[in-house]
Amino acid sequence: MASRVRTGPAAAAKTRADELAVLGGRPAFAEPLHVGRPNQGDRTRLLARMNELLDRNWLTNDGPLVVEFEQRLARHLGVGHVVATCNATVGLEIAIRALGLTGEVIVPAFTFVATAHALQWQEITPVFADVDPGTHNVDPDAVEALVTDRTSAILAVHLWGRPAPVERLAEIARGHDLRLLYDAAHAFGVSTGGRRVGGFGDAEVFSFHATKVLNSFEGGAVATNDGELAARMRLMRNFGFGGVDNVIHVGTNGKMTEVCAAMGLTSLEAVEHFVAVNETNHRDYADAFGAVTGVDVLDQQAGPGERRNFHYVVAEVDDAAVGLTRDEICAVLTAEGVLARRYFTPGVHRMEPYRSLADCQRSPLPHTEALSERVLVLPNGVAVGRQHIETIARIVGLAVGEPERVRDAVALSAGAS
Ligand code: T4K
Repeated sequence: MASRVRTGPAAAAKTRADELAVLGGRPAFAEPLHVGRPNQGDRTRLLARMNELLDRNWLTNDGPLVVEFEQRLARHLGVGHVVATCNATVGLEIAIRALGLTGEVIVPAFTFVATAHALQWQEITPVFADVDPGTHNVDPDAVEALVTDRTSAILAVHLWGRPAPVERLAEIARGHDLRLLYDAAHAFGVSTGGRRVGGFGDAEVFSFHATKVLNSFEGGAVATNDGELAARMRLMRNFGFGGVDNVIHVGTNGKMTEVCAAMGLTSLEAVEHFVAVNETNHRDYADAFGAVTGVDVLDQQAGPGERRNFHYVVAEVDDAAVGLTRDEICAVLTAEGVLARRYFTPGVHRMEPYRSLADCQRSPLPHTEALSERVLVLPNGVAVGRQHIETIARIVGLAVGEPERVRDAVALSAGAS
């Protein structure tokens, strides 16, 4: 059982704008509150597993904990095969190569850079499609408009753990004979249409990085119902070894270690608790920010047959309504010790090498551009509780009440640093 104790720092209540740190007051949080503070499961179970693996003296290379983790993940996800990897980026690279992708692959630009890098690393061109401004997921019409005779696949993302439009994307992939791969880095524990994410498309790739809802320190996994694909990925994950001294395929080193599997198994046992805490926090954020005009928390409430993991609390700042930009609000929070993150700013299409590659940018991306100016991700997870959330909303509310003073103070501190 995971600890139910909230481990985050205590917060100081603020009632007047003068008390804002950016205006000279003391920071609300003496110890910073992070986005992505790792959730930890039962430490006794973790340490017992670590002792066992050390006693066995089998530390990596398809050890028993990795095998158990893969089997338990496959059962949990309801898929035929799970191939655990050292992280999701290498998981994506292996899946892309094992699926034989070439030429161009259509991806959203509003994502973490690893989604595009996993393609570009293999000299496949990521072609950026715009997203739906309501869901932040890739817009299927934008995807379809970008298909050419060089397109080999769609690589969609279940951003913030909100399922991508899986039915429409499957139709487009079928209609144009494309492969369909999902970056499910954010989406462990998520369902749509009564089916768990993990079983859609040709394969789906999860991240178990320390900052994710389920973590294995570093780690990832590719889930698929295609047995041949899984077998190929297993070979590729281990240098292409088909047996001792017998290399039968090109490969890399994408193996998960036993210590990571120990953490992954321990997290898996606690993941329902993590999701429940996230959901409560999400509701508390929505309530607390209900009173702050112009700062909206992205709705993650799920309909019938849907499940969310509520891991990312995503606020959108309407600067015209608020009188402050997202970056100014981020600076106000940072001064208070609330290390909110501007995911994903800038959009991947504005990062190198993509911004210098005309082939990646075939169409304008107005929604991606707008979102990358508006979005602010707020701390969540077991380190965060109601009092933190109310303090965060109060800080933003106080700042929004004095936009001119706050803007000047932020500009002054930016100039000074
Ligand atoms: N696709 C998508 C859509 C992704 O979002 C990601 C990763 C990937 C693919 C690739 O997955 P992996 O190959 O990583 O498995 C973080 C994570 O490093 C990255 O995994 C994640 N997405 C991305 C959204 O966020 P940064 O550079 O923002 O991480 P960092 O180190 O600043 O950590 C965030 C905060 O978490 C820090 O303020 C401190 C806190 N933290 C972090 C770590 C590692 C802790 O308190 N303890 C820790 O151990 O990228």
